[in-house]
Amino acid sequence: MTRALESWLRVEQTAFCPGCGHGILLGAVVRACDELGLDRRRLLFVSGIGCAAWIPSPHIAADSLHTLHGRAVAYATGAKLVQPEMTTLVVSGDGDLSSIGGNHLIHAARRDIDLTVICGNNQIYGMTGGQTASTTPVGALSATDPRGNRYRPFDLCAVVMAAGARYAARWPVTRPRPLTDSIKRGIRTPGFAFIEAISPCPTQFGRRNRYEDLTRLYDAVDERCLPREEALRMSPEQIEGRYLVGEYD
Ligand SMILES: Cc1ncc(C[n+]2csc(CCOP(=O)(O)OP(=O)(O)O)c2C)c(N)n1
Ligand SMILES: [Mg+2]
Repeated sequence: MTRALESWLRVEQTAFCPGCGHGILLGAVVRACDELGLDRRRLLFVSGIGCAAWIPSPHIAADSLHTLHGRAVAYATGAKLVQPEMTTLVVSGDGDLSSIGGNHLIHAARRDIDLTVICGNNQIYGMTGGQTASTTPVGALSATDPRGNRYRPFDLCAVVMAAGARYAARWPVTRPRPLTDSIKRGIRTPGFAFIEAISPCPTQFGRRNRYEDLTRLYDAVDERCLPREEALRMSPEQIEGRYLVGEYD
C-alpha cells in the first residue's frame, strides 16, 4: 500500500476475521476516495451496526457517524440536509441496509438524496452469528436455517433502481478495479447512488456452507458472477442463483 493510501487509515490492525471480504472493500473505498482527490475535511462516512459497518469506523481517517442498526441511511439523510456541501458515503452491511434498514434505503433512493451507499453484501448477518438475511441465497445454510434458506434473496441493485436511484453497480470484491471505479462513479453521481460489493464471509457463511478453504469460497463467489448484459439474453432459469455484475444506469 502506498504512503498516500496509508494516510487514509486510522488503525494499524484490523479486527476483521482472516479472509473477510470487507477488508478488500475497505481498500476499494479508500482507493476511490484517494483517486478522486477528495478533501477529507469535506467527507463524511456513515455506518450502521455489523461487521461491514466497521469499515469506515474505526478504519478510515475521516469523520464518521457509527449509528444504530438499520438507521445509517436515515442519519446520512439528516447529515446531508444540514451540510449539503459534505460528500456523504454510507458504508454498511446487507442486513443493516436491506433487512432492518430496507425502508430507509428505498425512500432515500425515491427522494434521490445525494448519497453514495456502499453495501458490503456477505449474504448473512455476520457479526451476530450467521443468521439468514434478506440477501441469503436459496438453499444456503445459516444459524437460523440449518436445513437451508427457502426464500428468494433481494436483488438489491434492482430494488434501488426501481425505487429511483440514479446509479447502481454490483461487483464481487474479487474484482477490485471495477468495484473501485464504480465507487468513484457513485461518488461523482449527483443524487442517490448504490454500490453492492459481494463480500465473502469465511467465518459465518463459508464455515456453515462447508467451504473447505478460502480459495474455494472466493472462487465460488467469482464463478457465480455473470455480466448483466449477458444475463439480458438468458432465461430466468439460466440466471437463477447468479450474481449479475455490472452497472445499472
Ligand atoms: C435494533 C437492533 N436489532 C438487532 C441488532 C443486532 N444486530 C447487530 S448487527 C446485525 C446484523 C448485521 O448484519 P449485516 O448488516 O449484514 O452486517 P455484517 O456483520 O454481515 O457485515 C444485527 C442483527 C441490533 N444491534 N439492533
Ligand atoms: Mg451481512
